[in-house]
Amino acid sequence: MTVKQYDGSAGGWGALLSTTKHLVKSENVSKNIRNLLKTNQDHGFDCPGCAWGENDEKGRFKFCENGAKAVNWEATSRRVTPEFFRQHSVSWLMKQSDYFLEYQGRLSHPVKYNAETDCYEEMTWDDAFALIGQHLNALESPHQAEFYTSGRASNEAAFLYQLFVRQFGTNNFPDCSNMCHEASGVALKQAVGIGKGTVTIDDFEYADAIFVFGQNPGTNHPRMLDTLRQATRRGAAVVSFNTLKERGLERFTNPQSPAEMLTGKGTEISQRYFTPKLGGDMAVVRGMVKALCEYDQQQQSEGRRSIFDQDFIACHTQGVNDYLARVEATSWQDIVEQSGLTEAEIRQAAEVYRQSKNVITTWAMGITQHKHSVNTIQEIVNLQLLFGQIGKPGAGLCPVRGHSNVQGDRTMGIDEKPTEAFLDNLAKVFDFEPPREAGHNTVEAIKAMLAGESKVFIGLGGNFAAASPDTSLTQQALSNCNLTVNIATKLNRSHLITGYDSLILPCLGRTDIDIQKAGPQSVTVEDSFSMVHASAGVVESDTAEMRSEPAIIAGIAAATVGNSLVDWHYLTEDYGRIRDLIAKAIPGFGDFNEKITNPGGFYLGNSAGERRWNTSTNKANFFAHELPVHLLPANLRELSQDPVFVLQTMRSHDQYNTTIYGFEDRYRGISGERKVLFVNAADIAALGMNDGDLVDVESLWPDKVERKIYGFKLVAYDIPEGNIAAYFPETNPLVAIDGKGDLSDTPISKAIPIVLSSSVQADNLIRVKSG
Ligand SMILES: Nc1nc2c(c(=O)[nH]1)N[C@H]1C(S)=C(S)[C@@H](COP(=O)(O)OP(=O)(O)OC[C@H]3O[C@@H](n4cnc5c(=O)[nH]c(N)nc54)[C@H](O)[C@@H]3O)O[C@H]1N2
Ligand SMILES: Nc1nc2c(c(=O)[nH]1)N[C@H]1C(S)=C(S)[C@@H](COP(=O)(O)OP(=O)(O)OC[C@H]3O[C@@H](n4cnc5c(=O)[nH]c(N)nc54)[C@H](O)[C@@H]3O)O[C@H]1N2
Ligand SMILES: [Mo]
Repeated sequence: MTVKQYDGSAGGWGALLSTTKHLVKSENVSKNIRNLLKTNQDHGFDCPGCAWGENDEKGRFKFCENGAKAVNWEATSRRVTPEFFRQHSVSWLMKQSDYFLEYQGRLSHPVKYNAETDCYEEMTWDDAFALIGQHLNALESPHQAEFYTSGRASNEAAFLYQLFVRQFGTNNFPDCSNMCHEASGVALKQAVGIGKGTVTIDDFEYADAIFVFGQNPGTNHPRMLDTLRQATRRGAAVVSFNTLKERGLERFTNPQSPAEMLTGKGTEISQRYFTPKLGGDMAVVRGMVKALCEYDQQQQSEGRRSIFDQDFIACHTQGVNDYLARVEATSWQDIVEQSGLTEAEIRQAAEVYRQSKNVITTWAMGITQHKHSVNTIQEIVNLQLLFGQIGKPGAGLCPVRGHSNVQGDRTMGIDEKPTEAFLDNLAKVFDFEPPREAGHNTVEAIKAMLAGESKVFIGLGGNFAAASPDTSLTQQALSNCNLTVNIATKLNRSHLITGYDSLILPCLGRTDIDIQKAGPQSVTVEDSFSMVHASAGVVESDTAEMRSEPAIIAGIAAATVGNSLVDWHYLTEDYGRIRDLIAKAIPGFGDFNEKITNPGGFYLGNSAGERRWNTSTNKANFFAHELPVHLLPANLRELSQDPVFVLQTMRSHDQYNTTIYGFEDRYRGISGERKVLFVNAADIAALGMNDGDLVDVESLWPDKVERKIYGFKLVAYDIPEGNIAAYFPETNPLVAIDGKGDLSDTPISKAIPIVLSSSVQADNLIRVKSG
C-alpha cells in the first residue's frame, strides 16, 4: 500500500491514463474504444456510470473516466461459465475478494446451487422459471417474497417487473434507492410535492451560484464537473460543503480541452470550500438563514426592501412564520458547535447566497445517509423558498442521483409505497386489483427474511448482501430463504449467500446488443433531470445464453401468474409494446414510442419546477424542525469508555458501489489497499497511535450487539477531529440494522459511532455458513 498526496487537478492526464489501463484490463481493447465512442450518443447506449444528464452538444464524445470504467467492466471478453463453477466451490469463492469475484467476467449461463457438491451447476432457462414459479406459488401469502431492484434496470424491465409483482400480489419492493436518495424523495414530496429535483441541466447555464452539499462529483459524477467548470468559467460561484477536501471540487482539468490538458492548470471549481463536521449541514444551513435574517432585519430597520422574495413567499408557500421563529430560537452557539464551522464561515456562505440572483443547491449521500436527512433536506428547501429560488431559470433543487436509472425505476413503480393514483391507473389499464398495503423497503425486507416471514428473495441486479447494512445479519437473512434468485451481469457476494434453492440468472447489460423477435431493441432511462431517452446496446459479443432483463422477467411472470393479464412473451418480442402500456398507465408518457425518436429524448415535466405544489396544503411547505439534539444515540457513553468517533463510509475512485474496479483512490492518494481509515493526525496522536498502525473497529449501538471489523490501517488525513472516513462495502458490517434515517429508513452510513483498538486479527472476511 502507498499513501501519497495528490497535487494535480481532477480529470486531466490521470483520468486518461486510468481509462487506458481499464481498457487494457477488459481484454477487449479495440472493440471497447468503439463502444466508448457510442456512450451517450444519439444512437448509442446510456452511460451506466451515473444519472447526470446531457446537454445539447450533439455528437460530441463525452469523456468520463467513470463511464469508461463501467463500459470496460461490462464489455469484457472474460466469462464465468458452468466450467468455472465446477472448478470453484461456493465456500472457496466466499473467501475471495469482491474484486476477484467480478473480475472473473460476465455470467454466461443460468445456474443452480447444489448443496451436496457446494457448487453452482448449469440448468435450463425453462427449469429455472418453473422452479421460481413453484416456490412463489407455494407461499402462503404473496407478502412472503421480496423483489429487490438495483437502479440500472431499464424503464421497460422495471415496468414489467412491478406489474408482475403486483399481479402476484405484493408491494414488497426493496430497492437501492432505499439506501440512497430515499430521504430526498420523502423530504421533497412533503415540501414541494414531488420527490425529484426541480432543475434541468440547462438551468446550470443560468445559475449565479451553485451550492454543493455532501457530494464527491470528481469520482462519482465526473460529467457534473464539466458542468461546474463551465459555470465557474462564466463567473458563477460554486460553494462546496464537504467533510473532506475532495480534489474534484477544488480543481478540474477537462480531458477534452486540449488547452487545459497542455497547460495542465485546470479550472478552480469551488470559489469557497467549507468542511463541516459529519451531519453538520442542517446546522450550516440554519446558520446561513440566521445570518440572512439578521441582515434582513437590518435592511428593514433602515427602511429598505426585504432581501427575501416576499411575493413568492406570500403566493406560493406556507409556514414561513413558524420557520423564522425556529431560526430565531436557534442559538449561534448550537449552530457553530453542531456544524463544525465558525460563525464567520457560515456568514461568508450566506453572503455569497444573498448576492446571487439565481441559486441551485445540489446534494448527494453526504446529506441523505444520516438520521436527520429528511430534516436537513427540508432545511435546504426552506433556504431556497425564502428567496424564491425554485421554479425559475437557473434556480432550484438538485438531488444528484446515483445509479443511472434509479429515478426512472421509481417513476415506473418500483416503490414499496405507491400512491393511490398510481395503483388506480394500473387497476384501470390492466383491469385487476393491485395490492394496496405498503410493502417492505430494504431494512424491512432484511428483518422479514431474518424472522423467517419472507422466504423468497429475487434481485433484479445489485448486490443486496454487500450493499445493505449490518452485513452479517443481512447475510443470515438471505441464507434463511427457501429461494434466492439473482438476475445479474457479474458474479458478486450476494450469489454466494445461498438459501435452500439458489439461482443465478445471467442477463444482458446496457452495452450489449439486445435482439428479440422484432429485431434489435432499445430501452429507455430517466436521468436526474427527468429527461427520458432511449438507449441501445452496441456491443457484439458472445451472449448466447444470456437473456435480457425484460425477457427474464417475462419468463418468471409467465411461470408464476400466467398470461391472463398480459401476454408476457408477446410484450418482450418488441419493447415498443411495453412502452405502449407504459404510455397508458403512467402520466407523462403519452406517445412514448414516438417521443423517444427525438435524439435527446423528452422532458417528463416537473410540477414544482413549474411552481405547482402537489402537497397537502397546495403550497410549498416550510418545515420548522429543531436541530437534532444529539447526532448520535445519547446513551453511547454507557457502552464504551473509549473515545467515540463518527465514521462515514464512502466510495473510492476505483469502485462502483460494491463493484471494485481496482485499488487506487487517486485523488485521495491511496493506492493498493482498501482497508484504510482516514483520521485526523491529532486524533491519532491522542490515541497514542501512529500513522500506519493497524486497528480494529467496533461500532456502538444501543442494542449492544457486537459489530466489528479487523485490521484497518490508520491514514493521517485532512478531516475534522472526531470524524473518520472509510470505504464501503468493507465497513457495512458496522452499520446497525436499526441505525436508520427518520422517516426514510435509509441506513445511516455517514455517521456510525465507532471506537478503535490496536488490531488483534488482520482478517475481516465475513463468513456465513450457506445452505
Ligand atoms: N465512480 C463511481 N461513481 C458512482 C458511484 C460509485 O460507487 N463509483 N456510485 C453511484 C451512486 S449509487 C451514488 S448514490 C452516487 C454517490 O455519490 P456521492 O454522494 O458523491 O458518494 P459518496 O462516496 O458516498 O460521497 C459522499 C461525499 O459526501 C461527503 N460527506 C459525507 N458525509 C458528509 C456530511 O455529513 N456532510 C458533508 N457536507 N459532506 C459529507 C464525503 O466526504 C464524500 O465526499 O455516485 C454514483 N456514481
Ligand atoms: N455503507 C454504505 N452502504 C451503502 C452506501 C454507502 O454509501 N455506504 N451506498 C448505498 C447506495 S447509494 C446504493 S445505490 C446501494 C447500491 O446497491 P446495489 O445497487 O445493490 O449494488 P451495486 O454494487 O451497484 O450492484 C452491483 C451488481 O449489479 C449487477 N449488475 C451490474 N449491471 C447490471 C445490469 O445491467 N443488470 C443486472 N441485472 N445486474 C447488473 C452486477 O452483478 C454487480 O455485481 O448501496 C448502498 N450501500
Ligand atoms: Mo446510490
